Amino acid sequence: MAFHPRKTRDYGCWLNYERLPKGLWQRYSGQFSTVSVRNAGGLAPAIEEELKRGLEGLLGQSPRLVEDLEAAAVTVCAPGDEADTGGEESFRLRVQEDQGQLKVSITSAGERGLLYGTFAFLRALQLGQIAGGFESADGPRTPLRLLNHWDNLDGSIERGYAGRSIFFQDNRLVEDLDRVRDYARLLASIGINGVVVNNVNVSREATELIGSKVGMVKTLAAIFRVYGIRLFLSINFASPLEFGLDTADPVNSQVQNWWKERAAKLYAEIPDLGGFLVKADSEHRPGPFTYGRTHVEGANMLAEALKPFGGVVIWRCFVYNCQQDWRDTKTDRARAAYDHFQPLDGRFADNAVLQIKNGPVDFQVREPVSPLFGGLERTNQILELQITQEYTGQQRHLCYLVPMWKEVLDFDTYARGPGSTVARIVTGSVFPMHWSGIAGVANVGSDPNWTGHTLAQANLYGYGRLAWDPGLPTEQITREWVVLTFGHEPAVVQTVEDLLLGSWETYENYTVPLGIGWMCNPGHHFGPSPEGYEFSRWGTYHRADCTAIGVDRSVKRGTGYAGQYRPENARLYESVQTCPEELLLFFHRIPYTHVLKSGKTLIQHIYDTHFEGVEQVEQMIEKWKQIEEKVDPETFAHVLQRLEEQLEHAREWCDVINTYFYRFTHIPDAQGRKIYP
Ligand code: GCW
Repeated sequence: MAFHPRKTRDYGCWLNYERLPKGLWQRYSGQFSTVSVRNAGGLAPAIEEELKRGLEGLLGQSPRLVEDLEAAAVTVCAPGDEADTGGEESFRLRVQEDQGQLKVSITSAGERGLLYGTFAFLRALQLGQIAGGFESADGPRTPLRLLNHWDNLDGSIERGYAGRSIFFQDNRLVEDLDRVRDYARLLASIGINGVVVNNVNVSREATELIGSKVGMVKTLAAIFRVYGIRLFLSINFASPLEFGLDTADPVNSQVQNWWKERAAKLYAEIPDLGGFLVKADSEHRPGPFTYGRTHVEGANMLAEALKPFGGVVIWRCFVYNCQQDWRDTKTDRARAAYDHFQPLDGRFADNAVLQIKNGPVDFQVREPVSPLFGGLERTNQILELQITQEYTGQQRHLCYLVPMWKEVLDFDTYARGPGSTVARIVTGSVFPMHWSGIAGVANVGSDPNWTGHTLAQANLYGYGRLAWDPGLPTEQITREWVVLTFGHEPAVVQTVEDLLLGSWETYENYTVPLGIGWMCNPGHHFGPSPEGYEFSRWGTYHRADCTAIGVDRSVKRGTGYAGQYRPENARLYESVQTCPEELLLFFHRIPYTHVLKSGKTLIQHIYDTHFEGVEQVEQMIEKWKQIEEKVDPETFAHVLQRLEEQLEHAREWCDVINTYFYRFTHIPDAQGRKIYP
């Protein structure tokens, strides 16, 4: 398949390979003129093409492909030497200098390691790190580094904010499959090795992906395979019913056999299929509960069917009662995932994996970490993050999520004493696991810049880098993305970094305070609506009245949620005095006159942060305008337009939220700013 050149710069994301700035160009000019790739199997064309594109773009000189490893300036070769113990996805990148000539060697025990090493070389080159003596041995810390697409076969995307599906339209594949290849390349460059292509809410049509539409899966799998990425499918637990059986009961032998046969047929077509992702007994999706069975019985039945082929079943823990009565103050949705799954610890099959959302509720701008991390000791598990900005501004607002994800990953569960962080759990270093890793809900679509907001590309990049190595510092990831995307100009680097790094806090400031969540419009989840979910069935209540707000989740007086954590954290969250303030309203019911550590009352804190959030967006616009001359005009205009829209929305949030609380409390703003009566 020929590479499809695109018109806009933003389409290239962090792989534009624009000419290096003069200093670096001079340093590298004339180097890397010959390339030799050996034993890279099916990935050889991708590796060769990448080196050509990269070196041609960065240096203006296209390297020659040569046979002779000894003679080549850049060698990419498997297997490497004994030093390459890291496994087939790891690589070693070494640079030697001999009489002014740099010689680069990329080795790995496997083909994918060579591909990742190639991207790492081109990245290091752009960052100016390549020099004689440079050496890096790197590899992914996690075996599963996945993207979950919530794409429907009709081409719509559930919670998609960047256009239509890049895979499907009108129940067929899109015509422009070159774009899928471009996407696979982007993902491989950040180390993603698995992609679930369809929505976890599986429609009737999508159920056919394991039936009459398997050809579509086969085509997509072949494209991703070129970049070392395996395809996964979301499946409907009740599929057997759709295919003529009268039950989907997981202990029924007919059902079990049906799945085994189905798996065999799928693997005959797609031998490297990764496996299934399942949303069961969640938000009206069918599951084992329908038949009075457990999640263990459901997941293990599918695991058994996939086992002969090396496939895994990924089972989501997003299970809660979505028919709650708001009058019921005993049921606490936050408790649900732990209550359902913790008692099942140790009973899932070796090739079954639980996928756990980062927080106990649902991707709010601020949530505590799910207590299932640390609560499950003998279960394969992966963390689910949401790259698509459902509750965080829908890619119309800038909200860079890497700092949030880092907090999640750095959270200490104390499951095996201090240092038992989520990062160490999902890399399998706290509890032994057959499978571990991270899944992210994708933020891309058919928009020319992939992500709607060009700066939201940083979330995809950052996600991939963290899935590769959850220990990478935010600053490093951010710097990499900015330089690869915008180049080295110091003012641009500084400005874009500032914008990104402050944006999550800014978004939180003008939206929902101190972990309370959910003050958005029901359904589409955009814009403020303080009581949008207050009297609904979704179990997401803040219970504000004229004196206080929040849900008491303590063990002593509340729903007991705080007790789902290990003692160190349970104690911390239990008391108002020790609870981290950014989560205060998640764990406690607090009077508006309560004095926070800052010395401000809760109500004044709400007013202040909201006004401040708006001012911060004003400053973001000013900063962006200052680099107008230094960035591509199209990108400049696009980002400016998004920021201006963000400012308007931030004002709306600020005024609605402040007015809402003012009307309840009649407490005026200490600084006398305008709050609507
Ligand atoms: O965040 C919620 C979304 C739903 C989504 C669900 C889930 C795919 O609002 O659109 O459904 O979570 O994660 O299953």
